[in-house]
Amino acid sequence: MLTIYHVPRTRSVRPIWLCYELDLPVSVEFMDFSPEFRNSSQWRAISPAGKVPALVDGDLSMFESGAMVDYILERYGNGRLQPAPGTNESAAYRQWCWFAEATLVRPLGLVRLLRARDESIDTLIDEAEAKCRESLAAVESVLTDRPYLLGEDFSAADIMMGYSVAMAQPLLADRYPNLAAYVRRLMAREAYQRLASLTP
Ligand SMILES: N[C@@H](CCC(=O)N[C@@H](CS)C(=O)NCC(=O)O)C(=O)O
Repeated sequence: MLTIYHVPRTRSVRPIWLCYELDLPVSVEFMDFSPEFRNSSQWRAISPAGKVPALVDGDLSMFESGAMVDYILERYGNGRLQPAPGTNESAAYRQWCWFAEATLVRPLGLVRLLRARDESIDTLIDEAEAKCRESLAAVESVLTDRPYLLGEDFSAADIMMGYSVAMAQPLLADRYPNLAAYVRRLMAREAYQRLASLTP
C-alpha cells in the first residue's frame, strides 16, 4: 500500500488528495515537521533535502509532490485524471502542473516565510543559500555512483537538472566534486555544445 508522509497545509496534500480522488488505499503518516526531525538521518534517507512530502510504495521511496502525482497516475490511474499522452490537452495538463509548483507556489512560500520573520536581509540570504546547499548536497549524493541522475544513461532529467546546477555554479566551488564533474560531463555533450554556440 502507498504510504504518504503528511504535514497539514504542506504539499503532501497533493498526493493524498489524488489518492482519495482515485479511491486508492493509502496510509497517511502524520510526521514531525521540526527541522530536527527533517535533518535526521532517518528522514534524509527518504527525503535527501529534508523536505515534505515523501512517499513509500513497497521498495520504492520518493520525494517531490508533482513526481508523486505522476507516479500514482502512471501506476494506478488507469488513464483517469489526466489527458491522453501526446495530445494538446496533455501539453496543457503538464504546463499547469509545472506552473503550480515551479512558478506559482515558490514565491508564495517565500512571501509567507519572509512575512513571518523579522531578520536582516543577510540572515535571510544565508538561509536561502543553506536551502540551496541542501538540495545541491542531495544531487551530489545521488551522483556518487553514477554519471547521470538515473544511472549510466543520460535522460531528459539531466537536462532539467543541468540547467539548475549550471545556475548554481557560483555556489559549487570545491565542495561538490560529483556535481562539478557532472556539469563538465553535461557541457561536453554535443547537443550542449550546439546550444552554447547559438547566437542571436
Ligand atoms: N518541490 C517540492 C517542494 C518540497 C517543499 O519545499 N516542501 C516544504 C513543505 S510544503 C518543506 O518541506 N519545507 C521545509 C524547508 O524548506 O525547510 C515538492 O513539491 O515536494
